[in-house]
Amino acid sequence: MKTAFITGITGQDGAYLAEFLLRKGYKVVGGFRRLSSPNFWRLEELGILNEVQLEEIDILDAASIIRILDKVKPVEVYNLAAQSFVAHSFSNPILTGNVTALGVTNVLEAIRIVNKEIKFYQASTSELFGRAQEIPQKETTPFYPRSPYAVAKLYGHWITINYRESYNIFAACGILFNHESPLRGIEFVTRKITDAVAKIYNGKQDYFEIGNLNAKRDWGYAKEYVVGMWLMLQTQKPDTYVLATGEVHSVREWIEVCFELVNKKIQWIGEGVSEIGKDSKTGKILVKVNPDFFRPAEVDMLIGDASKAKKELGWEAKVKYKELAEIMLRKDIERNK
Ligand code: NAP
Ligand code: F7E
Repeated sequence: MKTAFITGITGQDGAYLAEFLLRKGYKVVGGFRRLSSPNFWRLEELGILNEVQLEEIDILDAASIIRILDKVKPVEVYNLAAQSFVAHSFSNPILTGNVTALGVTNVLEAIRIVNKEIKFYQASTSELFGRAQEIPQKETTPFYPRSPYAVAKLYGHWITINYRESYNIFAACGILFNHESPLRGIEFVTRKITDAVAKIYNGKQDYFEIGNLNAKRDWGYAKEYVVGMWLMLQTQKPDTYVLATGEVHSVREWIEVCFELVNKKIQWIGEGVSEIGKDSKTGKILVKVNPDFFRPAEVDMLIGDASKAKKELGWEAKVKYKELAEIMLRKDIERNK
């Protein structure tokens, strides 16, 4: 039985990846950090909490990672741990740099010390493209990061390639565009909206506040993206791959589609910070813009070209944004009943 070690198993992708690898017959060991209250709700929702072996690590503590690799002897390590919320990276840039950038070196060093044959996956991101230099973005598109998070991920991306080239470690980078699910953290925009629309639908909330309505993203389904991570470690040679749907939609469209799913049509009134979204039938305010959610530097639009992953890995995004919104909204309506 092959063992895989996942850092960040308590996060969205960690939970889906653990589920996928268990079904593939792996023994799955997950690294989690001690918190004052345990954060295993995603593993519980997937019903796999008792199927994975959980080990306490902190990505900031290289010794904790060395000890676990030595103990569990994985053949594959998936480095998903990160301070992953872009907005938080502006208020906590140093923490973000330590965790999201240097944390990667801690894991790579642990591999170099314990066993250089371990295959390594690094969670790179479309945020590397930031102020996009080309449309759509692919593996060769120049990077232009726009947040402390993206800058930290840029370091993580290149240090991974550096360990690949310097020490011949099988180190792959997945440049993943936004991927969402019912397990998405509630502060990210898609889930923030499905949760709020579900609460409005269930009569528990009147309206919600939002930031930049015009930001555009390429949103896919996380459950499909973790398969791509695994495929990247099954190739002959380590490489870098973009995973994306190739479709782009705005935050405004995501709000509209979520309300449509509960038979409400939004009528937008006003502009900029004064813009509001009203229920076209009742005239009730459902959405208000709040500039507190604006970012000091914004990424206006990202859309990915995943043709390399399709050609070389046989990976393709099947679930597109309307179906994704429906999957997420249904779950939030059920949760918020
Ligand atoms: P997530 O839900 O925020 O999960 C992040 C994970 O990292 C959590 O398990 C978190 O643990 C853990 N973590 C944070 N700080 C840590 C530390 N110091 N030591 C150990 N673990 C720590 O993120 P996600 O959406 O699953 O994303 C997974 C990875 O892919 C991240 O690296 C993210 O930056 C990257 N990525 C995500 C997307 C996306 O659209 N989702 C796209 C591209 C790249 P706690 O549960 O204790 O907080
Ligand atoms: O924002 C805009 C916001 O926080 C998307 C992470 O997984 O994907 C994620 O990063 C857009 C931005 O995700 C609100 O300004 C408007 O333009 O959902 P988000 P993100 O920043 O794209 C990448 C690929 C990662 O790697 C990251 O780890 O939506 N937006 N109003 C808002 N965003 C939030 N969060 N909240 C709002 O109220």
